[in-house]
Amino acid sequence: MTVFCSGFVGILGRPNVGKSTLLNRMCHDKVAIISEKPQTTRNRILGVLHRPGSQIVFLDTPGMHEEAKALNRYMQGVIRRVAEDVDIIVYMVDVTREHGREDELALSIMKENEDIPVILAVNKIDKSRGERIDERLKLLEEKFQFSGTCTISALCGSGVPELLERITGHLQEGVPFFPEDMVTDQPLDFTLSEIIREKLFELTMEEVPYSTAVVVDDISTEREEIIEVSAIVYVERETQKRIIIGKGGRMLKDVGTAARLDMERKLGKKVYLQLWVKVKRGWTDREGLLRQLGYS
Ligand SMILES: Nc1nc2c(ncn2[C@@H]2O[C@H](COP(=O)(O)OP(=O)(O)OP(=O)(O)O)[C@@H](O)[C@H]2O)c(=O)[nH]1
Ligand SMILES: [Mg+2]
Repeated sequence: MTVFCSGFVGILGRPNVGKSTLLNRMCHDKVAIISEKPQTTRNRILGVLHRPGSQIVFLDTPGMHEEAKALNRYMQGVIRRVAEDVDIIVYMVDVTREHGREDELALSIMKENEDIPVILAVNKIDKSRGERIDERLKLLEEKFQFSGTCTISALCGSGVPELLERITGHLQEGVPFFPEDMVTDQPLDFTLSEIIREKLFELTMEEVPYSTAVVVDDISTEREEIIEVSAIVYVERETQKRIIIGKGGRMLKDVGTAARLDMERKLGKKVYLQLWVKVKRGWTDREGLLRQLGYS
């Protein structure tokens, strides 16, 4: 009799290394939002890979960083809880950037949970030379006892099958945690709010994307042919509200159109999206407001 194997795999690493890109590739679906800017992911994002004889539950995390605002502390808490709770960790680094303090922080968290096997995934090899990749592997292997190493391109897919095989090798006999048609545990309002946040990360600059939170406050499915969605974009200051609305409402319209098209692709239905912008002064550093905005 063949045994069924399953397990939880945490994806950890500093911001912008490609964790969410890897999650989406592993699950064959766009479960997590992605952007060129660091600190895009703020929550634990779950994605399931169903294969004959096994199920792997991936947990994508925010990038490891040191800022001290309440929102950043919340994100660091998410990372710690995932790092303590999973069966296997995939630790990702970006070979195009130097090893730094945030990598050291990641290594120290993994050292605190020394019974969890860690597989090193050196990412973005499509943008690097072989010797640079070898140097990074050598440096990291001197710092930490990895259970396996892989060099990958989460964007292009090279090395990902090998990483999957390494992960599978660490799975234990177990039950499937999710039914076969389930790729994520996200409620629809969260998925839709993240799509809007992704467009804000794409289209706004400097501190603005970091000062935004999105809450979907109404989803109406009464009409068969169209889903009506209403969402509020919260910002920290009046000036940011003006930027997000833009001249003649241009920016908000662009964010809304891009988000609506993605929602329609995801839901396979027409979407009518209404966006509102409101100020919640200094919300990123106020615990009570964070909870109201879903970061709890
Ligand atoms: N060239 C190249 N770019 C990549 C690769 N993987 C990810 N990227 C790009 O790197 C950027 C960051 O990717 P994300 O997946 O959002 O990174 P992340 O680690 O989830 O970032 P945070 O959520 O901010 O921690 C995006 O522009 C991706 O397209 C890769 O293998 N090669
Ligand atoms: Mg991410």
